[in-house]
Amino acid sequence: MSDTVPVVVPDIGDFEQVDVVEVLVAVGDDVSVDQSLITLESDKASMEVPSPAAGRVVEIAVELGGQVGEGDLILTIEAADPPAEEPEVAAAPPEEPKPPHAEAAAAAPAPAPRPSSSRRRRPPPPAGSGPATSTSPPHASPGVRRFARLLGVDLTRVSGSGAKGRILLEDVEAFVKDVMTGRGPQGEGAGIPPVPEIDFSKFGPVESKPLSRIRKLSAASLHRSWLNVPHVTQHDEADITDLEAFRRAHLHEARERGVRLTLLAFLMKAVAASLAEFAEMNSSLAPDGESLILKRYFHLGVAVDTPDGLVVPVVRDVDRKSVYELAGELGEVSGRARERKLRPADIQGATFTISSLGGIGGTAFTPIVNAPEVGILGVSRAVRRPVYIGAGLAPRLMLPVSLSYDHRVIDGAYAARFTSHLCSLLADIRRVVL
Ligand code: CAO
Repeated sequence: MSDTVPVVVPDIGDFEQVDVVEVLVAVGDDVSVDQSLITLESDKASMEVPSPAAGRVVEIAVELGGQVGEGDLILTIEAADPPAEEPEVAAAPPEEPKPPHAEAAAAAPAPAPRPSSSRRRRPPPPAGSGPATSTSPPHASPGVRRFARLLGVDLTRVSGSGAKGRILLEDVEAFVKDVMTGRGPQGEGAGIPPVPEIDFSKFGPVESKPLSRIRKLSAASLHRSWLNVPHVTQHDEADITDLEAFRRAHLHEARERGVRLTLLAFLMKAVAASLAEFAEMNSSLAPDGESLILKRYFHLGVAVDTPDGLVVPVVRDVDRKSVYELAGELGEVSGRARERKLRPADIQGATFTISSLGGIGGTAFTPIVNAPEVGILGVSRAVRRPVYIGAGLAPRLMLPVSLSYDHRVIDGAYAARFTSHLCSLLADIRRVVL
């Protein structure tokens, strides 16, 4: 047979009355031993009153915002089992209330109130059950709320490791630490709701593959750019029929010079010439957002696909080098990238980036700007197709280009002019030398 267990306010130290600042259960709730029932707050400390028994709440005698004193009835539990004789009592720091009096026995006294910061840390709740993904307000004691307010932490972003996902002081501290060290998952701290963690093994077999160092580094920098830069992508296409004929005509000579003359070397040359015309595309926003830093040098980052992930070596002074020199340098640096032999200086100083997937395929894509650069050119696979020239159709080799840009710095019209200019240079590469 089940017993009815009245739970009363334990010894609250020197205080006659304290405020009820949280009521954490409702009539009909099943509670377990040690589960927090209410939070009391004095002007010195806040304390949670844990349940002395497992069972169902049948009556609540306190009100949120009301006041209670020692021995007052908090609520009544219909116990599933006899009440625990000696519930575990967490050690309280000196300034916190004393343990309950032994003689407070007419009704089952609640175990010692627990200062919210002195509890054992529990593992975080399963994904989806924590406050960050719940629609109900996060559970946290007033002290923790005050602490979070002081640091400007939005508690809905913090996963609680206490009972029933309750947020503890340590959770707020850990959250702040993660944000400060850039380890916050999924942009936490930037006001972005985290993606819920899912135990995929519930749905089928899985295996865990550690990320390479390169992938982790590029993930962090791509994520940073994605979050900081308002992106727009301008798509265009260039008629490279004549350029391709020119390239093919020089393949033999290039081979004799020991270089592989791909389209990319010409693209680099045309991009550098376009950047010289469109200086803002070769700039960075000053950190205070008050001015643009226009760069008078033309160093191009080139995205290279390696077995370990994406790396972006930099080819310097592209405007001053011949296409053969660029082709040679590109082959050398992308080879070293794939052999993991790049030095830190090889990946620094780019003013603009080219990401070419043309050797693989695709018709268009939206590359992510490599901030603090303000533009990146994506290149897809050139396709020969019929194009109207005047009144007649002619087979032309068309190269799709996709320029992503930082819309804080570059207007759409400027970007469209840039890609038009670039395409006109690619259509007649002789114009680069003009
Ligand atoms: N259209 C059609 N064919 C193209 C082409 C294009 N736009 N670009 C290259 N090709 C051809 C080349 O001419 C070459 O053909 P051949 O073997 O017949 O000579 C072939 O595709 C392979 O080229 P490549 O990719 O080896 O050489 P590349 O100079 O064009 O590119 C490099 C070098 C390092 C950029 C490239 O190998 C690479 O790694 N690309 C992937 C970059 C990447 O991952 N970007 C995505 C980043 S996420 O934003």
